[in-house]
Amino acid sequence: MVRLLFYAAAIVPALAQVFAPNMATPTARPSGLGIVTSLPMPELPEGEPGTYGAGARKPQYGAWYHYEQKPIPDTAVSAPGFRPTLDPNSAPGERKYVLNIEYRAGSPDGFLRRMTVINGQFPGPIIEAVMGDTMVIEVNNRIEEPTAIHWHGIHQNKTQYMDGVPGFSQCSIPPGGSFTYRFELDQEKGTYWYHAHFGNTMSDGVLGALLIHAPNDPLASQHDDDHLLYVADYWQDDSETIVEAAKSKDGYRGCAPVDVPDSVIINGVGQVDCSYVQRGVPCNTDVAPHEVRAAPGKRLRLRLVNHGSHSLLHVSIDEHSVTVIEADDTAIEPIRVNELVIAPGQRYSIVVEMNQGSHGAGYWIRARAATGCYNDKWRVDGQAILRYFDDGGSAEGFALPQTQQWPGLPDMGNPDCRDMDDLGYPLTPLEAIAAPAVADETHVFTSVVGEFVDPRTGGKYVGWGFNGVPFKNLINDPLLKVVQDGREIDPSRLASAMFTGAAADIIINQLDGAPHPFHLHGRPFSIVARGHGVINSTDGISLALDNPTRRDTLTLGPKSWAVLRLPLDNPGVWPLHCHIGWHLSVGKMAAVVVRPDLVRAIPQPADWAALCTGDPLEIGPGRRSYMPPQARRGD
Ligand SMILES: *[C@@H]1O[C@H](CO)[C@@H](O)[C@H](O)[C@H]1NC(C)=O
Ligand SMILES: *[C@@H]1O[C@H](CO)[C@@H](O)[C@H](O)[C@H]1NC(C)=O
Ligand SMILES: [Cu+2]
Repeated sequence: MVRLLFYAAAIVPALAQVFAPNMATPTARPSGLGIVTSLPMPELPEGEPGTYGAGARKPQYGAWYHYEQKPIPDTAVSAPGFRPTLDPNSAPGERKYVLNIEYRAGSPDGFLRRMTVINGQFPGPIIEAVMGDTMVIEVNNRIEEPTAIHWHGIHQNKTQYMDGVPGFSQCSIPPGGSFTYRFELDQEKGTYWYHAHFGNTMSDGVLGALLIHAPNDPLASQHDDDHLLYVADYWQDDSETIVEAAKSKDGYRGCAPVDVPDSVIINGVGQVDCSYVQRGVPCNTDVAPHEVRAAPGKRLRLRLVNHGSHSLLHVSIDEHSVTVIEADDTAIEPIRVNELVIAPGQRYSIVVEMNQGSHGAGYWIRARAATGCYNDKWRVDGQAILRYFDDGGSAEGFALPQTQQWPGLPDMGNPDCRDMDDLGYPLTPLEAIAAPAVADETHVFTSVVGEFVDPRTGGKYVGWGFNGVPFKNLINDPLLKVVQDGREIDPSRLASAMFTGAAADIIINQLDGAPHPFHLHGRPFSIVARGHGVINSTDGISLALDNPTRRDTLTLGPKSWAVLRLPLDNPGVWPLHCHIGWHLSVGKMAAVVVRPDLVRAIPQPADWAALCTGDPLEIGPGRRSYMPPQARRGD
């Protein structure tokens, strides 16, 4: 019932948008996209009663829904290091990494499954560099599906070919194949990450942090110790299984948006109630929480990376206020909070003062999924331990923390569903940069959830897209090649903006009743305005141009909009997409084309072009398809 209400709320404005003439994109609604008015979602089976706040955990849907498991490999996944090791004052040069993508057996939350990981590790290895480095990263595909790796937040200035998005900026690396990503770091510094951008395979484990150190980093003096804290909601089924189910009439576990995770993991570890997971699969109830150790009296920097596929996460440390010093890759004026909200794709650095305990003291680190944003009241959270640890002290006999969550934190059954800046915390960049004073062009993207009809099969599916068009991923004919070849982008393939001036405004209207994190590739944008409702232009809107928040991923809360001002100093065909992996992988992706004339002037690397040997009409797996399945290659 709850789920039906969410859709009812979500679909009405979406329908209004699709049927209204769209002034910002004056193309006709592409033929073949139909929309119907009702959503026949199945009722969920009765579960155990429980509400958030009563301490009830969500019954695992695996107790009701069974999906076939992938064969479990013999070799087990291992944990990576979580501390950066590169000297920030290293001389810039060529920095080489080799990433082998392989299947491994893993049980991050206790449930044993096949994972897809990098160099045998989950999360993947930390890639580190210094400003000015040339990255040379060889990716070897040792799995049975195509792949590609995206470097989230890296500008790829004049190397758009290395952005790693199949169907957008490259043809996939085939099973058994290799590709070497080569790009220069110019202005980038701070906390980034990398992940597979093929379907939603990042949720199987293909991800890691990417840290770029800078000499004279203003943040370096604010901490004594530096540690990664990966947080994510987590699903036990393979992403291909989930995406295929999400595209089916009934959705995954009866839910098209796949919104309820099995668990929340911190640094790759979480806990699940094994009595609810799918029967017949090994499950271990005693997965030890990840432990972050730092010495009393020190200032610990935790670099948060949300690599999840759906949930906003609320992160806090019992009895410790924290200072937020970085939002995505932007160093900011410090703000003090008891809890931080982080969306999939986003990063934050926080500093924890180790001034509450002595050697051996432990405090819970909590990551709570804002399930109420999706009208689901079950509690899904993850815990790690902050341990006071003197170098040389005894490591024996530590107990689990007995600490309590900060009082007064929002109830996850009824949270705000907004970004930090939208909640009133200023994310003011330390390095002040004014947004361009004038935007030469404006493009409106309206984010739509709706039920679409596949014209060839008549099949219906819940889809996501922009301006009424879900992304149709022609996997062997990347959009960058389309623009390079001087061809037009077919408006039924995806919504796109074409910018030719010096600066532009992107308006995003987010019409449904849930929050979505939007990520733009290519460079950070400035958030110059936000509001509730819908806008078609910036006329009459007051814009904050003096050093506004700059970042690469922002959450738009329910029924709200934002104006992103973008200097057009990076030619390319850049994806703009929802970073909810389950929405992205069914089509919530648009293109922002910057200076097509200059894109055409950049030569295609030969090894890049050599990847494009497949049928240019083939539609990538893991995307909503217009073709009946039997017509797809390889089926
Ligand atoms: C947006 O444009 C549509 C179509 O022209 C118009 O009906 C609507 O009133 C506009 N909305 C706003 C808030 O300007
Ligand atoms: C790209 O490089 C040009 C110089 O060639 C520079 O002016 C511009 O700011 C760079 N853009 C980004 C986003 O790094
Ligand atoms: Cu979304």
